[in-house]
Amino acid sequence: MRFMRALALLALVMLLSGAVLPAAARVEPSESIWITGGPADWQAGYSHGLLTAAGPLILSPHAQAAPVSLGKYNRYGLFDSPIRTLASFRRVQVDYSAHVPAGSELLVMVRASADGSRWTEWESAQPGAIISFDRVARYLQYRAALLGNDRSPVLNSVKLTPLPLTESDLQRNALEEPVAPTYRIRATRQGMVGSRTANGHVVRYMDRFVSLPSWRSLSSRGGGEYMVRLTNPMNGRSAIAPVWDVGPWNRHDDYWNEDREWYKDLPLGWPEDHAAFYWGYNGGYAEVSGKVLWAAAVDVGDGTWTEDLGIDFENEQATLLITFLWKGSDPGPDPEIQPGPPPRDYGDGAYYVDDLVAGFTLSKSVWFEVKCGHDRHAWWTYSTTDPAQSSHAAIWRPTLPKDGDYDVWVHVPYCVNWVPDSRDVRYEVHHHWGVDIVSVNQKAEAGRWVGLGRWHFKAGDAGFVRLADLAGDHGRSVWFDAIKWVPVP
Ligand SMILES: [Ca+2]
Repeated sequence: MRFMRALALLALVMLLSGAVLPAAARVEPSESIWITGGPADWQAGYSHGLLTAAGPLILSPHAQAAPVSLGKYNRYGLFDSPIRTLASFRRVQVDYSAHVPAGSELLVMVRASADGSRWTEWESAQPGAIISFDRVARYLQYRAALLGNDRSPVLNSVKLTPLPLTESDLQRNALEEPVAPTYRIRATRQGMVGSRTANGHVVRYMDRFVSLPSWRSLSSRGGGEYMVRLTNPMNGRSAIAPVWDVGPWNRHDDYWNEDREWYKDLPLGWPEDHAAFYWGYNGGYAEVSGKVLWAAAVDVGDGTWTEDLGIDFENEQATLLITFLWKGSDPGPDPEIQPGPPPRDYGDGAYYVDDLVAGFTLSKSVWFEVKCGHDRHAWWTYSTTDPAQSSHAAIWRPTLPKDGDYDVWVHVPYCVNWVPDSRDVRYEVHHHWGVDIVSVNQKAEAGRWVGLGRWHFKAGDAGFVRLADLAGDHGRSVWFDAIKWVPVP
């Protein structure tokens, strides 16, 4: 069974990568320095929206407008160079000669590979920059993205100089491959049939690909160098899809990287648009598309969304698990989920655990969620009076700095879901001296913080609050939102 699954996966990967790397498949001979530019070099690579015979690389007058997520530009062009083999390297100095008129934009990026199939992410470089890759590599490729309106950026030439290897480069190479990380995030359906993605792909009916909000993980046209596994926690269905576009809200938000390009103050795995939407980060705005109207850190092709993940076409948003497959080995369709961001500090001395952050865990069941409540998010499910039917529970587990007495407050959200709220939910408070159960009328308390009581907790994360769907009434809403521990002086 396992073997068959591995075989099926291998076949899929081969299928996706076989169709691929049209330009990139051309590998040039080994050299110690790579100087490139001019029509012969431009035409040896892949491009769209560019003039490659003009001498320098410039936007074609017939170039299509940039995808919305890349900014408001009338013209967009992309160039992927052929792949070059070089003497082994881990660092490369990037130089290029270019002219970028006001109102236009030029991005030059490089990436490296040890074997020509698994690649690092793309790293943007200013002229003279030295780019360090994770591993020792032999293959090098560069990419240029040109964005403009009436005036075009002009790229004359590119010079790539690998730097000699050091002892620490070789030591770093001996590190073992980790399991690719998985996060729980909000996703949207892409749509946009007929339009061109950032890597030049023309979106088809029921297409299978995703957009991520960073230039760093954009595959070549038709390529499978950057793939994600998406798993739908509502039904357990899982699918693999290549990254062929940039967006939806950002283009420098590689939230899966520890050495994140922008937004370095945000925790690993917590996308900028999520922080903007739920926490008001950056005034609630994203880089490109203005005010964040809904959280979405991956845009999913219609075929992947409906046929593979089993989400209704009409349903344009969902919570998914996303695994970044180029970051390590594939954990399969039942991955371990990385904890959410650490709890926020609200500046009032209390210890909060809200329902999207580390310290909050949900049982594996089908949950409903709403964009309201504390920090604009809460979960709910139906209550039951029958212990045999109880299948949902959540735990709020704070990390407390010192032993002491704490007042525990729960937030009951005021949200509309057309199902009456339970009048008798039972919070279990697990404190130092035992467990107490406190009943709350969520219907009466909607929109309020409710004090459960005062208990002694030890420093650390031994104490917690648990709430299940087992209640005093049946078929009503049970709400799961923020809880705070207020130290008693
Ligand atoms: Ca909340």
